[in-house]
Amino acid sequence: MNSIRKQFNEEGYVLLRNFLDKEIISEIYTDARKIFAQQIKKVTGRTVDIDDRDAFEAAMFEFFEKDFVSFVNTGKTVQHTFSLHRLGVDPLIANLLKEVGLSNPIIGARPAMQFNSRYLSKDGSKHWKLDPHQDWRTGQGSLDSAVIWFPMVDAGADIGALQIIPGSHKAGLKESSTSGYQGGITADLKEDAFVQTTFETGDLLIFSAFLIHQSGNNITKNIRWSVQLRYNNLDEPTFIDRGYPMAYIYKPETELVTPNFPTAEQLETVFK
Ligand SMILES: O=C(O)CCC(=O)C(=O)O
Repeated sequence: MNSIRKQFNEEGYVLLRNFLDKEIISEIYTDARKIFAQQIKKVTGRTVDIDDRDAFEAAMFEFFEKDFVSFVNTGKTVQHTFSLHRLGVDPLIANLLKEVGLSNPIIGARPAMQFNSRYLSKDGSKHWKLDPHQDWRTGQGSLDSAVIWFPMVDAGADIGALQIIPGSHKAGLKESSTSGYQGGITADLKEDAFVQTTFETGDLLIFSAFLIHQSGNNITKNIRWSVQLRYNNLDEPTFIDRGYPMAYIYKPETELVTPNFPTAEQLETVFK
């Protein structure tokens, strides 16, 4: 057994240093900020330099305060970029999944991106960070289901990089207050069981979907930008037996998001 798989099986995770090409991360991060910048201009009237981190993130906070609905939708839109999805199916990732034991990997859920900051939460709510949980409860896929997590900025304890409990993937599925992402494991977990991970851009964490983890505490003024990729193994016997369950439900809005839109004239303009 290779050493990566051995550590994955024993500890439930492997942190790989300098694994991803920084250019690829930069493209995903840039695409996301450009999309936000477009809406920031619409909502605040200001053009922001996406590379001026503090100024750009201050504009993100202003956007959040001024138009929450557009902010949430833009936050969803940045998760649909070609660059992010391309990485999700990159042979580098497929090979890594095989190395940790997913002989026939398949995407478990759409690639996701998070931008964690206490300034992107309503009324001091804790929605910007996730309580202890196991991703398997949300995905319910193969037993060897794996999650990839990496930040797009250098991330240590101060900016709230992920915290994990090594070896917790073998202790079974814990009771939880929810199967979604708000809420978490109800059993008492010892705070000192958590290990704080730290990353430089390019480092990547791969972990079992049963590994207990939580968001770190971002005490900085900056946003912690990160990506999560989730996979199942089509060859895993219980996944086959259970008929390849798909617990993520994507569904359309039942009503028009913009009432009385579009007019026939607007369509004529598009297709003239
Ligand atoms: O990035 C975080 O803070 C939490 C991410 C996480 O736990 C998850 O996506 O399952």
